[in-house]
Amino acid sequence: MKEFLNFINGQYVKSASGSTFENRNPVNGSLIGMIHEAGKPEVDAAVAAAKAALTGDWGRISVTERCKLLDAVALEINRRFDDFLQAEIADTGKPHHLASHVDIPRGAANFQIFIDTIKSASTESFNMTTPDGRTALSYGVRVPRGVIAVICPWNLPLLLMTWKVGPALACGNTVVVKPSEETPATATLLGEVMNAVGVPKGVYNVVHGFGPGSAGEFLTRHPDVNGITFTGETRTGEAIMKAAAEGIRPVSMELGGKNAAVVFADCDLKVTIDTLQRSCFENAGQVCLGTERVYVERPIYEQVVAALKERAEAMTPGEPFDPATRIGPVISKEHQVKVLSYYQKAREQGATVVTGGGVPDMPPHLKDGSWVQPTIWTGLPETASVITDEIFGPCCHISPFDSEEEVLGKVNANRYGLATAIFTQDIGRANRVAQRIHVGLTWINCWFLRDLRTSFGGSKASGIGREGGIHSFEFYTDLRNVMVKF
Ligand code: NAD
Ligand code: 6OD
Repeated sequence: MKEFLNFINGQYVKSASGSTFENRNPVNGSLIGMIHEAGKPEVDAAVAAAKAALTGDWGRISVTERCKLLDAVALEINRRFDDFLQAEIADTGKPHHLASHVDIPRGAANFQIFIDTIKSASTESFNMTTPDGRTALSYGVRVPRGVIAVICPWNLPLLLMTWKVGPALACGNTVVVKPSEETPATATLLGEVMNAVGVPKGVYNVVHGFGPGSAGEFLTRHPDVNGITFTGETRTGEAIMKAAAEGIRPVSMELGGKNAAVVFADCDLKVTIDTLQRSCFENAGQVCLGTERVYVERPIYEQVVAALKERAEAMTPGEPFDPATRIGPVISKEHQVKVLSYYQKAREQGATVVTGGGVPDMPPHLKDGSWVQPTIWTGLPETASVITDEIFGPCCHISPFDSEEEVLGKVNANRYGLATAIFTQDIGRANRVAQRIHVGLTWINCWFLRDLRTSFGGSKASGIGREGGIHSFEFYTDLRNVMVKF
């Protein structure tokens, strides 16, 4: 039986209390192994190790040496590509083509991009003349914040974890990672990589468990944690912000979304449908940036509904390593129940179910997996819960619109503000509309195209702060000013 241990001060440790919980494969419900839950003693030990490491070798080495180590981490992830791939696929059930093209390569790239960024980062400096005619030179210095708690979701486990660990370590911090209870494997495996390349003990730590009353809460409430970076649900973000208030610890929050796509009649229809197929259904709709509301200009409304229906029906569910598979299961039975409850609500609220709406018919050996059908609805008012709430499943509602003002009103009338995708060949209109949508990220004629130097994050209930390139340094460093008079 496989065991997922905590990784503390460079060593794999069991739960002292003996508390373990199951890790199940969402493809067929089979048991992958047992996860050792970190209690307060393990969390205390992980934070103590991270704190001690700040003043050890890690705190003394130059930026160049630090970058060499992180470069070695990236190379070692790539050398062990298949181990990471197998681990991520077992935990999530996502198709091989997705994990091998997105999750694992980005896991390594997230170290490389922040090496490049830190090496070329500069700070401000100002010269001024003092009242007595001399000169005062001010300059900024960026220092690590200290021990960073990294709390992660399950949808892109390695990618989203290293998106935080990469910049945190590049800036000289140490980390204690709490992966999702659903996806413990790749964070655990990364401990082996850290040891193999010689990252000092205590710099990277992993504690397993749940949120309230478990590792997540113990970690975020720990007084020696100097900053908390979180990706997950908005509701959880609120709980973590309350924990962070004690001790006035800074937070970075990447939260939920209810993202819209706006399709104008002059769009390139092939590009639009290809992109919507991905943004609505890829990763079984479990992408925070994914589209769950599609607004289509009336002249091409029926055409888009028909074309997207065809694409939804082409999302063949199946096993991750079957080349015919286009969509995997959702992460767990619990999440399957949540997604299906929205499918039920849509029917109750009077939706036309264009396609899907239930569980696909799977062969006997996959029946116990957490499968849901890609689903499209039409005909609901903007107040319907499948249009207002984040579902985080492979589904969308499609509505027609007649004017820019109308669609802007609808897109912005939502508490979330993470991402939008706009499709039109009128570049003036695309930019005009993009600048009036209340979100952190807008794509025009594309989706999830990433340049890791750019800012990433959400507005309104979708988050606080920006990550990516130099923007990550706002959170992972403390900016100090030095003024010298001469
Ligand atoms: P979640 O909020 O349920 O859990 C995320 C993590 O928080 C898990 O590790 C969990 O154990 C931990 N946690 C839960 N309660 C806690 C508490 N009180 N204190 C400390 N830790 C706690 O989210 P999820 O279901 O894992 O992920 C899906 C959600 O994440 C969706 O809402 C999605 O939109 C969001 N998400 C956002 C982004 C983004 O960049 N904005 C990216 C990916 C996912
Ligand atoms: O690509 C990224 O850096 C990123 N943060 C993606 C988030 C996806 C959400 O599910």
